[in-house]
Amino acid sequence: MSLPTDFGPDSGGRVKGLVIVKPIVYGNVARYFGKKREEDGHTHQWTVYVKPYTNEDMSAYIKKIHFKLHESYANPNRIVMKPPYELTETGWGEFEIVIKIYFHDPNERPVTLYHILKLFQSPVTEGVQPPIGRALVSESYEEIVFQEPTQLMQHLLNSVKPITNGPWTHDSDFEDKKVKILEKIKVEQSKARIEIAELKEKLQLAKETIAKFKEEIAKKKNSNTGNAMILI
Ligand code: SLL
Repeated sequence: MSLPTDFGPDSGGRVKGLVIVKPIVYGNVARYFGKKREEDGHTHQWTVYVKPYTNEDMSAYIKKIHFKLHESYANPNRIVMKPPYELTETGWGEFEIVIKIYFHDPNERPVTLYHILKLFQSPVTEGVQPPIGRALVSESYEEIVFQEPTQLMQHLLNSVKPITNGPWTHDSDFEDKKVKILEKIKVEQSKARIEIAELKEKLQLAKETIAKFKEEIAKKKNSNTGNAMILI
């Protein structure tokens, strides 16, 4: 890709106070062969990917994406230079894939993501998901945050074009997830508030008890002193 050249020697100068956020989705889909393949023991075909959350062509600012696979794969370091940023393989096991995103602006440090390749249904959801004939999906939402990017990077980040004219959708309903997570947070917050109130009450009671004991001790001491004086 040819880059605009009119940023000159100032291209390394950062734009103070500017923050640009790019939401992304990364993860994998996997499909079971239905049996173990005889020649290599592989059981699944899978695709690991990084894609934009909104309909934006990320190649405007992404130079390349590295996918680092398990050492059991031949050439585990796979490089994808242009969209779609994905890699399809076959295999038999789950492992962690290291995903490193490089940007056109060399001043911008690469971003590293870790994804656990998922091939097998977790026992809880077994039989529930995925629907018959569909692939298993394991993906996450993430945001790449560009803090005070250079002018060059600002230009690249703002010059993204849509990928398709059609709708841009994801397998996971992230909006629904967000609503559910927010609900959960609210529930947990009110639980925590109740617990704090109860603990405060207990603490108050404990303080009162301590005060009473102290009072009693003081009284005892006084009466003991009195006795002692009588004795003398
Ligand atoms: C496991 N710790 O034991 C993991 C490692 C590795 C998966 C999983 C290799 C495919 C090939 C493959 O599927 N590796 O033969 O190229 O479950």
